[in-house]
Amino acid sequence: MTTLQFPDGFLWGTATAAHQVEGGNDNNDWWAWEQIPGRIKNGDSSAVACDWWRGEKYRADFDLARALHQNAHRLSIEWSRIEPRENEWDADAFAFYRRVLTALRERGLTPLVTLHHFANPLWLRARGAWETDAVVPLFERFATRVAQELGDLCDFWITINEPMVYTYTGYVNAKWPPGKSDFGLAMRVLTNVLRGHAAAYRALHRVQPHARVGLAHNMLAFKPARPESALNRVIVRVQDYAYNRVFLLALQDGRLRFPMGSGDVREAIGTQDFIGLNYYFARRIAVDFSQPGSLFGRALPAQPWGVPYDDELLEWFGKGDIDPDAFYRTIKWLAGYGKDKPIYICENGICDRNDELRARYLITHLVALQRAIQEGAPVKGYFYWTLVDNFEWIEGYTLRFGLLANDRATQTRTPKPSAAIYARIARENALVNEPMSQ
Ligand code: IFM
Repeated sequence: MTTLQFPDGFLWGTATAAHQVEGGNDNNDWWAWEQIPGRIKNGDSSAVACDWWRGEKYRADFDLARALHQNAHRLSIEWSRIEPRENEWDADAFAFYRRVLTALRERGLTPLVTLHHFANPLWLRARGAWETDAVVPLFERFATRVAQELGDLCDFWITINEPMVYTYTGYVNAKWPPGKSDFGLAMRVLTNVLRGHAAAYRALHRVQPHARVGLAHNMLAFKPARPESALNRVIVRVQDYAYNRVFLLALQDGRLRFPMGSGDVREAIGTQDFIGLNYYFARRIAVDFSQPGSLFGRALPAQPWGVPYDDELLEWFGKGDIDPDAFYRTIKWLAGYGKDKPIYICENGICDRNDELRARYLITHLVALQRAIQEGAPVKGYFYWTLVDNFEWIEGYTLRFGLLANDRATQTRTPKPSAAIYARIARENALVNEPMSQ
């Protein structure tokens, strides 16, 4: 029997985001986007989602999380609920999040709270959202209010989820709101996101000096399709730099260096108490001179992982290889980048309708993670994406990442077989190499 042990006090959790689970979020730019015919697959809507808001179904979900031996949960606070109109603060919304955070703590689940997970209040959208630097003090004020109202229930924060995904999908490939495609604007947005993060970081620390504050960075592992080609390797390095490192490096030296321009954001220096990593897959890149927009690299179709991919897996992993070793290398790079800063895996997961691959995905990625920890990477927690099948943005309900299935007609949850595997790992705080049963 082999046991791969995780450090004492390791956090085992799952992650969710407000707009994906709450329902009733009709005052943000994602809701507006959903109203445009054809934007969301099957015309799906977040109106009910997993019914956390009206039905308070988070309680039952947290009961299950606890029963599955999780000891942490990452969720987000919906800005458009807390501040439905500019500088108007909603007491009922604060009361709701107090109930949610209290429910977590009562079940022994440490909350990790994200302040911005893709959605913006409509009033902010009308002011240009992250396109103008007016957003910086507005986000700072929001962070201050949240810490003042909820800081007795949480001291572990993520300011902004996946800055690169937010910027790329909204301002380069135009698939997400506001549906623009403009590199110059994308650079401005990313700059304001970094400024907003820095301002929120300081605001949280002003209210709560002991707060732990970070960002959730989405990282893709880029690999050359032809490793023997020097040109292919260079293009991969440039893509890797542009997607994975520009933002992270600016947090160290205060300079955003885009491949096509740069700018100073000195206030960002040193504004991470921990490093949050969202990792899903690797990407094989071929040289393609017809694609200047993606820096002359084209992602190749995925190499299926053991089984032929169904349409759900193809939709998500179509251009990404499931590659636990790349997860290991990404963590090792982050450990070097962050020196001794704690690392949290804030998201990692697979959409898998029939739950055929999820256990294998989990185990192989956790083996890779444990190896990195053994070699000194200071990883302190892992949040599987996601607790319950939920509203997956433009994919609607077609991609199912959850450990719990959700019958949306009755809002009944059913743990999938992989949930028991994850529960066993969390309970043992280890991967134990023997037939797994609960
Ligand atoms: O559902 C999303 C989440 O909101 C951000 N990271 C990736 C997940 C899966 O697509």
